[in-house]
Amino acid sequence: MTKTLDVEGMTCKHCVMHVTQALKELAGVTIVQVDLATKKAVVEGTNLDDSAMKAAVADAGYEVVAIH
Ligand SMILES: [Cu+2]
Repeated sequence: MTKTLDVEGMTCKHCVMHVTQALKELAGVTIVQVDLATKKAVVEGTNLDDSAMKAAVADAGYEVVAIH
């Protein structure tokens, strides 16, 4: 499955790295593609948990405002 997260608070490549790393550490996640310009994180994997992804991004210092 693939989910797209709208992420607020990213301002540079380092933010992208932090968000990418936070999401990659979650169970079931296989691919994470974060785009700074569109503020979107595309996550591929199995059994992706919305609240776990939100929490991981929040722990990294950013905010998930929507999940599609
Ligand atoms: Cu940054």
